Amino acid sequence: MDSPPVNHEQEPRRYGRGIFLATVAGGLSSLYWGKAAWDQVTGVVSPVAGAIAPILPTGGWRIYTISGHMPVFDPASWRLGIGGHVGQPVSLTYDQLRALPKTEQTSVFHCVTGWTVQNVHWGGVRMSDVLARVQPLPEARALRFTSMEVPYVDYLTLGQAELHDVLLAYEMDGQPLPREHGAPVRLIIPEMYGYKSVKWLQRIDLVPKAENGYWENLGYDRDAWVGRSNGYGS
Ligand SMILES: Nc1nc2c(c(=O)[nH]1)N[C@H]1C(S)=C(S)[C@@H](COP(=O)(O)O)O[C@H]1N2
Ligand SMILES: [Mo]
Repeated sequence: MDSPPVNHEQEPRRYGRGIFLATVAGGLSSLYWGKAAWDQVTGVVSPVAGAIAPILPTGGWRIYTISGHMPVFDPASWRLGIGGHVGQPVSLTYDQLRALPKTEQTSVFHCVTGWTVQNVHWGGVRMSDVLARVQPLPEARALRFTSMEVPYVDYLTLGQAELHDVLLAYEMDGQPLPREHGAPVRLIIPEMYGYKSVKWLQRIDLVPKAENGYWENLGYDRDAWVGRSNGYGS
């Protein structure tokens, strides 16, 4: 079957080019400026960014939000709640998350709109390790991932979530996950298009069945396998 790709008028919203470049410049220059650089990301475009951005590599990333602003990670108040149909619900602080057995992997990241970033080095916790810890009840067949960016949610089936390279990633390329990429922690499922990889996670709930996530309500496939969903492949 040879169906065309989905209608990309419903394309994930990306940051305006100017703001995106400010983000990149902010990331690199935060070595020198500290937190002040980040404060510019959500607001105005730094004049400095405009001047130096053309010589900076972007690494191929596009920064997406559905709301136009990025949630703020406050280590004092942030928790990752994992509950729903489980025997052992938990509410993890950032330190507790990082104290779980850590794994690292290098994988490819694909957005359904056609861009790809090779060789992303992630550090985090295997979803399967977390599942073993919270003990899903028999009726739990899927996971709902909820972002701090309301109303972004998405789902995986239990089988999908147990794939060995599905991570809760809190490091990217050897650094704490940057704010624009979903700090403090995002989902990573390299086999699927990027809209499944919910940024700015705050909750994971075990539920009886997968439902539509944010982009799926707008026509994208629930099973977002790279190369064989959303009209790509057969
Ligand atoms: N909360 C939230 N998570 C999100 C998105 C978003 O807009 N908001 N966009 C998704 C899409 S479509 C993609 S391709 C990736 C992009 O990741 P990046 O913004 O780190 O490049 O994030 C995914 N996770
Ligand atoms: Mo995407």
